[in-house]
Amino acid sequence: MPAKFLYIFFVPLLALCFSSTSLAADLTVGQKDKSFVMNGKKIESLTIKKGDKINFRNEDPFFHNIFSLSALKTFDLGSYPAGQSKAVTFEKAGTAEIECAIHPQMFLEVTIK
Ligand SMILES: [Cu+2]
Repeated sequence: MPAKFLYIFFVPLLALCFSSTSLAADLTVGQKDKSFVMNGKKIESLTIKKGDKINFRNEDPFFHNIFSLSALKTFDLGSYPAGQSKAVTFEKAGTAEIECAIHPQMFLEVTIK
């Protein structure tokens, strides 16, 4: 087998393997009826992978202010209205508790593996 063929065939294949393993998920977690929802269902916990991004989308007709005081990932997305979405990327493994500054009953525990 000529070396040139090996190069043309295997190098792109290798590159494809590496790119697919490092491909992070782009998830959407809604805020609906003062709860966290995913695919239309209320959730209180969620497991994701390192590097995954969560889009926090407000699906209520009022403001939410999603934040986390977790040591793993501290953030404050500010208050934003219906239809708007803000993203957070989780780079490290561990757990993060996510809350809403306007609605203290809202709670989501994210486990990053
Ligand atoms: Cu809220």
